[in-house]
Parts: sequence; structure tokens; C-alpha cells
Amino acid sequence: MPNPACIIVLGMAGAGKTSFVSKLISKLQNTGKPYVINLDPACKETPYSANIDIRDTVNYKEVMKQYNLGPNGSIVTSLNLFTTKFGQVIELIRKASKEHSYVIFDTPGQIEVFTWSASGSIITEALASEFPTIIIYTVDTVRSVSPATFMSNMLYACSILYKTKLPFIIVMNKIDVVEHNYAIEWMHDFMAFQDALENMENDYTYSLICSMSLALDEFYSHLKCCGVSSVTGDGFDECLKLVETAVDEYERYRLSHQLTMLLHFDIMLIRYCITIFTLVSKELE
Ligand SMILES: Nc1nc2c(ncn2[C@@H]2O[C@H](COP(=O)(O)OP(=O)(O)OP(=O)(O)O)[C@@H](O)[C@H]2O)c(=O)[nH]1
Ligand SMILES: [Mg+2]
Repeated sequence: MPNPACIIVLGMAGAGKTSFVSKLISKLQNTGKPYVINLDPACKETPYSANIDIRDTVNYKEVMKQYNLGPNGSIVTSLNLFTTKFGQVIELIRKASKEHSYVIFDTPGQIEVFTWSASGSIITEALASEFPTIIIYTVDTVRSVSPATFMSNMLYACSILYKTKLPFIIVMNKIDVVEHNYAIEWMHDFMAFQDALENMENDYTYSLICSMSLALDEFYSHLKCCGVSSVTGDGFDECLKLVETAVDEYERYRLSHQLTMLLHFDIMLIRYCITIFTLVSKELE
């Protein structure tokens, strides 16, 4: 059985991760029959039925009481506790590969709980070492119309890409309210982004945002990006194509990584043989 592709859905609080996961499940139902894992211990309810739900293992309100924590500390601790059992989750995913082609992960609202915690790294690395794994970063098109907010969101996305080193897709969500054309234009045309900053010229952050935008040029040039509405379902066809491309990219990367490792090993072996040979020939002289 081929390994199922794991899709980790990340994004700022309220960007629409859960709604996106829900729509993605319905779009993949006929082709990939997704296996769904909810990693958000603090959500009240999910619009989908999860195959594995962190809330079945840890009660985040109880964790709060037991360890005398605030809400954020409790979410982090709940995820840490769940991660201690992640070996069992991997086992369940392996079993699920008989029936499911995709495994979709919904993550906590507070993005840093997943992206800057040990448990987030352990989960991501455990998945990526065994299954094709990709990241989908959801962006709220409505909230990102301000250039400064857009820039900070992109910097966050960029930091996640470099931290995980996994194929990465930016999904601009809520296009039923605000189209994502402005974001695409800002990514590919620096002058357009600078024009949008027009009324910020006297702001002390102006030159910083301009330089950041130039620095992100390389990030933008290789980026897979699409616009969707998790309410109407618009844009999901393109999104699914990008998912396929990202999964292929993971496979190519894994192959090239393994080849590099093999080559490295061969060179080490040849060097080792030459050293032995030199030592033996000196001994014989
Ligand atoms: N109009 C519109 N609203 C959306 C869309 N996607 C999500 N929403 C709304 O945005 C709000 C937040 O959506 P969620 O799916 O809960 O977002 P989330 O990122 O999972 O939120 P947290 O887990 O709390 O961080 C809800 O009111 C959704 O109905 C969309 O594509 N269009
Ligand atoms: Mg959510």
C-alpha cells in the first residue's frame, strides 16, 4: 500500500484552518477518502468528524486546573501530553493507509503552540520521516489587506518554511469576501507593493517593510499559492492540484536527499579503503 500524504494545516488564529479542513475533506472524499486528525485541544466543536481527536485523550480544562496553568499554557501542555502517545498515532496512520490516501491535520488556533513548541517539531518530523508530508499555511485575505499585516504574515510563513523544510502551499482563504489578487500582485510586483505603502511614507516602519519585501523576493518566486473560499468551495480545484505538486516535490526531495546520503556514504567508504590500503602498503614495505 502506498503511504498516505500528510497535510498539516497551519495559520494564524481565525484564518479559517478548521473551515478549510472541513471543505478539503468534502472535496477529497471521492478521490482520497481523507483520514482526519484534530490537534486543537481547545476547540469547542469541529464541523467534521475526526478519526483521531486530541480532545479524546486530553481534557484541556482539566490540564489547566491540574497544572495551575492559563489557557495558552494548557494548550501547549495538552499537545505535549498528546505527543507522548504519537507513536500510536503513527501506527494508526500506517493502518489507515489501506483505505486513505490523505491524512489531514487541523492545528490549534494559537499558531506558535504548534510551530514553536517541541511537540510541534516532534509531530512534524515524525510524520515527515515516514510519510510524504506537506504544509498548508492559511492566510485570511480580509485581514491581510493592510501591507504591514500582509508582510508580517508572510514573514511568519517564511519562517515556518525554513524551520520545517517541507513543501509549502499558501492558501489565501475567504476569497468570497476579499479576492486574493492584491496579494498575488504584491508578491510578484515590488512596485505594486510599494505603491500600497504610499500613505505610510512617514511611518518609521516604511523602509523596513520595503527592505523586507525585497528580501522575501526569493521566497515568493518559488511559492505555491492559491485563493480559496472555505465557505463556497471556490478555488479548491487549483488548491488540490498544488497539493499533488507539493506531494511530488516531497518525493523528489526525499529521493535526492537519500541519493546525497548514499553518495556521501560511498565517498566515505572509498576514503576509508584508500586509508587502509595506504597503511597496509606501508606495513608491507
Ligand atoms: N466568509 C468566509 N468566512 C470564513 C471562511 N473560512 C472561515 N470563515 C469564518 O472565519 C471564522 C474562523 O474560522 P475557523 O475555521 O474557525 O478558523 P480557525 O483558523 O480554525 O480558527 P482557530 O482554530 O480558532 O484559530 C469563522 O467564523 C468561519 O465561519 C471563508 O472562506 N469565507
Ligand atoms: Mg480551528
